[in-house]
Amino acid sequence: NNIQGFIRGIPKAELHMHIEGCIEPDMMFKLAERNGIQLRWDSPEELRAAYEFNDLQSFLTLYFEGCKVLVREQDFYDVTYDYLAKAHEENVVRAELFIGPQSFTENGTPLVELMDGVLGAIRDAEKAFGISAGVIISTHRHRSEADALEMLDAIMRWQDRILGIGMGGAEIPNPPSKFVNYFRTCRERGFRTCIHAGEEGPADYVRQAVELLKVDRIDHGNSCLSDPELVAELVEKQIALTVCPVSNLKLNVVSSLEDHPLRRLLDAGLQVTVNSDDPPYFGAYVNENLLQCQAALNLSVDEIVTLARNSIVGSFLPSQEVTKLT
Ligand code: ES4
Ligand code: ZN
Repeated sequence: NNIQGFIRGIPKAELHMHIEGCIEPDMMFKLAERNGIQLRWDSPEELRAAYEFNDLQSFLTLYFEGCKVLVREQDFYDVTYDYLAKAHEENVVRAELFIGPQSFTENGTPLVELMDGVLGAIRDAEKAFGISAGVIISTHRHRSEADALEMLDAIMRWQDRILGIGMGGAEIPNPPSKFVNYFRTCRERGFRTCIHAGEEGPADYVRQAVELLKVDRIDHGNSCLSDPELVAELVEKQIALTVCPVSNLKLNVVSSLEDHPLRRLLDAGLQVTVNSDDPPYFGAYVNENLLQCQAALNLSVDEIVTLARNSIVGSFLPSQEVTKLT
């Protein structure tokens, strides 16, 4: 009906999507064959049927296994370009894409192949679709701070073409406090920063991200609601939350979308955005996330407008670009 068309049509930004989490099953088989890799599923249908998760860790295990098919520059190009084409169809006008290079460099892929593939696809998609896009380098919190600092040094030659630095991986037991030196170094080198926090972790992890790491954005952030003083601080600092509702449902962070904290986050005055995280794994790109939330929480047109506007305002675009898009 009407609101569904409105959701699809409204210009929006996607701020929380992992390139290596956006390999459609058909693409997974194509890349495996191209690189001579034997998958443990017999068909794309069988692979898709394996997308059943108990929690973040059970997802991450399958996701890191899937990463093995991304080897050469062309592989990174193809996955990035296909996502941007799909995003453009969904009226995403701005896309800020995570990639976690440690998954690939540890298997022997040179960083230059990864970066040339991703940045080449972004350049070509910007030209072909008029979409605006960029990459955020996401390091792994289940690895050491020294590993993260090593990756930071390695990506410096692309500093001018990197939007910022993020962090993902197993949230518990890897609190933000483990990475104080790393995030200070990122900031000193002029990078914007964000970190996954408050997905499975407690409000205190979100607090650490804001107060110890001084990040510009929180990826997820759901659990902040249990700490009203923290909520006030997030509102005051206008720190955007990149919430991923269907991801939360599929990883049992929430038991149903009806129970999702999205509306409570909005009602608290937080700068909430809706995002897809790893769309093929969770079966929903960004519009499907918005559609399912609208249905489950009876979101109004005004609330959809707020979510879309928050996504543009919360992006790492320069402020004059934000003004043009809002
Ligand atoms: C994640 Cl490293 C990574 N990639 C994709 N999704 C994630 N969620 C938490 N960490
Ligand atoms: Zn994520």
